[in-house]
Amino acid sequence: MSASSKRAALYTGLIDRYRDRLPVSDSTPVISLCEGDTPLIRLNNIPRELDIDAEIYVKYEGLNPTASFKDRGMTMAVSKAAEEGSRAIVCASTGNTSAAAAAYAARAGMTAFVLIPEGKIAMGKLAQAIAHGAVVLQIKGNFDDGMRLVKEVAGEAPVSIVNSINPYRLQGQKTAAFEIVEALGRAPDYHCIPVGNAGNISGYWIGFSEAVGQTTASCTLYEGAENCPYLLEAMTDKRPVMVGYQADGAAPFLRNEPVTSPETLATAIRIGNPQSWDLAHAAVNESGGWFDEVSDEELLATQAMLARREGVFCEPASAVSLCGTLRDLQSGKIPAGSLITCTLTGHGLKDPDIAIRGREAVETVQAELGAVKDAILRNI
Ligand code: AN7
Repeated sequence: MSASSKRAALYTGLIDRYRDRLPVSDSTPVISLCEGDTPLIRLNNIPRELDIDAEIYVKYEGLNPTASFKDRGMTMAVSKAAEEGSRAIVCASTGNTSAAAAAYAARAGMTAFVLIPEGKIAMGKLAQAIAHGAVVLQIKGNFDDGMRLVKEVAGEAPVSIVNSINPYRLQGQKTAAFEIVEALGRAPDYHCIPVGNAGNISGYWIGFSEAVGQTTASCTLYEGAENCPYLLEAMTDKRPVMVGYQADGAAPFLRNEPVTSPETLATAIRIGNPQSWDLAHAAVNESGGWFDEVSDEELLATQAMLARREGVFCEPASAVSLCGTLRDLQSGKIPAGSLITCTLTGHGLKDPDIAIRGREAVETVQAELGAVKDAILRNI
């Protein structure tokens, strides 16, 4: 095999992979970090230990280049911004969007301006935004304040918004649903997902719908979604029930109205006024699904269980999907025997403080064989 034909087999990111299902043309400059193509991992130990009869897979989006699902939307948003001649992008963020925006802006040679809530973003995400050279504006307010300011400032300064109100973001994010359908050879019975600003659940619903050759109210990119030019032949014949889970201190979909002071340790989803409100409702209603909430204590317990029992380390907000799924399986709301996929939106290393909080898991011993051997025998 020649070097060039070997290179042709390289995975080069989701725009190249799904080019015929995305609003790009040959003249779109593709700004990619080889995002997408993430593993779908079957849970082996947790269902057995909890005596749950279901096939549960986690879509481990923490293995994207900036360690969250945001890269899927960001490759599209930044490529389209580049196509339109933008030199700067802006977003409000609870952390992961800012990390992705910073990295893709670096790749594109643009400036990223990121508005983050003061003191409320996880350390790993702040480190990423700084490392990639974003202009970080810490605001004395929460994500919802930042979102309002971003919408206002975009009318006053030459910057492209790359939050998920940018419809290209959802186009990129829909590709996760394609990957799930391809990996399973069908759609799952249930797809369970954490909900914050509600872009991702909307993106998945577009993806699952297009995979059966249908459009949805969630697709707002074209006037008359039924005329979506990117509908190709069906990949499968049915769509999953969509279930959106939130943290109970930041659960506007459960309250059915915005929450003015959202609070949760899962800072990624500390959002009270979701921008994709109608689209997320469309996803849940069209699929016959529901929203539910879990407490911080429950979501942290699920995060720890997943790390300890399955070897999969996700951030607190991500654990919300599996947390709610396990509870709904145990209550019978999700029937036994179901095939379920849960999105794990971000990597556990994003938020190391939470992972080691309250744990006395580190023992200091002398640098001697006897001491190490004793410690092993004591813990085995
Ligand atoms: C790990 O980074 O909104 O419902 O500004 O980081 O699509 O908002 C993050 C959201 C779930 C919720 N899990 O997704 C941001 C931001 C993680 C996240 C969500 C986020 P959406």
